[in-house]
Amino acid sequence: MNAESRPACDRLWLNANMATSSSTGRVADALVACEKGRIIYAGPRSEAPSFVASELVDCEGCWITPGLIDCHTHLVHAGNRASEFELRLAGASYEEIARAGGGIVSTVAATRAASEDELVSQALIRLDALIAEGATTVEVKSGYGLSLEHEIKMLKAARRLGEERQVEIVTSFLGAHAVPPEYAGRSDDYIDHVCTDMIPAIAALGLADAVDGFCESIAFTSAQIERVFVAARAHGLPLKLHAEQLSNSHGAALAARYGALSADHLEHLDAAGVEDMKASGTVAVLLPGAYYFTRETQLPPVEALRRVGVPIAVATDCNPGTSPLTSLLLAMNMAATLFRLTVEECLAGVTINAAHALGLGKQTGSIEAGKYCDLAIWDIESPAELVCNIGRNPLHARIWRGQ
Ligand code: DI6
Ligand code: FE
Repeated sequence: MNAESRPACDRLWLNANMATSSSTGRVADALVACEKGRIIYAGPRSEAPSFVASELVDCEGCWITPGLIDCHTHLVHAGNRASEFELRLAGASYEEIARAGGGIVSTVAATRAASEDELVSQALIRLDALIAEGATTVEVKSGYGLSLEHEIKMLKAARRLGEERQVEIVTSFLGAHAVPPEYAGRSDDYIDHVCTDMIPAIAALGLADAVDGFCESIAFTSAQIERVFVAARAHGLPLKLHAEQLSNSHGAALAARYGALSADHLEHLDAAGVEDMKASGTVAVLLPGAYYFTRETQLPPVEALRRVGVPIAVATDCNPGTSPLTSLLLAMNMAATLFRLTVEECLAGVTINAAHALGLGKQTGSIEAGKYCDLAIWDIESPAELVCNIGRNPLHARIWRGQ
């Protein structure tokens, strides 16, 4: 082939092994070519066109995976709850602390008191920890403001994270996270406020990519969450839900009925809920950090999800109260050790299935031609090392949009 007929690319990675999170699975002696931020070829070097590359990267036998995706975080918040952790060590339960005015509400007070700049700088510390382990897409929820002013402040802070760092930030409006103190005993009135004032204003500002809620005995009933879903849908916003974390409130069934992208936590999910999720294509987002940190003993129904074929994602749930975790590698290790996910399931959980949980399955989450060139390159001998090791970060390079 002469040079004119050879395809051009900005960058080319070769001499790598690849775990694609797509139907091609694992590829030895792989080559990835990127043009204008997108993958134009990913596969065996032997089958690749002979590219004219502006830059060539020798991976020296490293493994390439898709850039990691944390599809459930509460990264933006102020303060910390280490004192509550000590109370729990002395025997108090998460629910007792929440009912006594601690828990989410204490982070609400700290978050309301913080400026947008302070929220950004505190969240960047957590975001940088995720990025250092190869994260290229991170979801960030609001839900510690619980008033229009402070929810907007949180979502603006979240959007700014994506300007401060080379990472895709996806936001979820979580106004229905807890009843704020000024609405104590009036949760229906607060839900009215969420539906009639907050969702329309936040949708108009374009600050939320999805709407989330907390369907739980200590938060909102499924009837209240349904009203939030109706309002979100009226504004064209995709849905997510914290469901079945502490009890079976049938939130997953509701999420499925409304075609939600994901239902998250799911320790108390029943067989009917699994079937409903399968039918609607709702992703099951497992959060082993919260399971671990709260010393939950009810395991999510992994075998049933697997048997029926519900896609499973894994995320950190990074939050100050129940999962102060900023490591997707550790989340994968916990998903394997505590929930018995396989290595392949863990990897799919923080790549392609996490992308689906955010509605981004066509753009990112796997190494395939046409998708964004979001990659993590690891100095490992096999992908199992990413899941097996605790506390060691083998990231060699992280590529976001080809850079
Ligand atoms: N479920 C959780 O695990 C977090 N939020 C939620 O809906 C806990 C949030 C907190 O305790 O601050
Ligand atoms: Fe959460």
